[in-house]
Amino acid sequence: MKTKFLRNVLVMALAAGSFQAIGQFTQAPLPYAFDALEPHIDKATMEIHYGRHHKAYITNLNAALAGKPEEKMTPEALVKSITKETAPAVRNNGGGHWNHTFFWSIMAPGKGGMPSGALAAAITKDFGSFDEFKTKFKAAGTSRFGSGWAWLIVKDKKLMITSTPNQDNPLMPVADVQGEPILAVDVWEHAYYLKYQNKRPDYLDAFWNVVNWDKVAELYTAAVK
Ligand code: MN3
Repeated sequence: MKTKFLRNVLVMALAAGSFQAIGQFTQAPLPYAFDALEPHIDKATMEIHYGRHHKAYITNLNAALAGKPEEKMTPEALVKSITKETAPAVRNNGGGHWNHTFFWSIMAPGKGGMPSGALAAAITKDFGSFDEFKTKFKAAGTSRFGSGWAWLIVKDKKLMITSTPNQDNPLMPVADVQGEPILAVDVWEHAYYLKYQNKRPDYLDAFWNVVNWDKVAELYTAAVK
């Protein structure tokens, strides 16, 4: 009787859309409105990217790990545990969940501009100049064939640019270059196609207008401690 009641509550809640995902891994609210990054990243792209793509990674991750001890891990611990033997559903959806949560956090409306302080000094030291850094980061995004990500990471207290295929990230032991991510850009077509179509370089140029350098600086400080 009680079980049936609980099941009905769950069915009603699902019908009302009050659950974003059922299971251990959940989707945090987007830290700004869907249209907040306009005109650089359009509202429809954000609605679909956050509401369908990111959500699907979480739903699929929960399904892949249902009843397994890994479902109790944090998303970060999970991606740090990925090996070549990990099931593709866990690697892809676990990475997809962590990567998108991170991506939303390093963007914000009314941001862009230039980094300052210790981060700005490190960018100049490790890349020559901010412009040189931007050129190299953009190149990492444009040259990633197919779907993937470009990253700015801290490795051995130095900044490095790298890229990963699919939903891999530099926290994964399977990544070619491992390190602590402090900035990322999603170069899957779903991240830009509605507005930019085949012009990935234009999307990457527009991305600079929404980078939250305060957040990136905070991550840098934590990574070099
Ligand atoms: Mn994406």
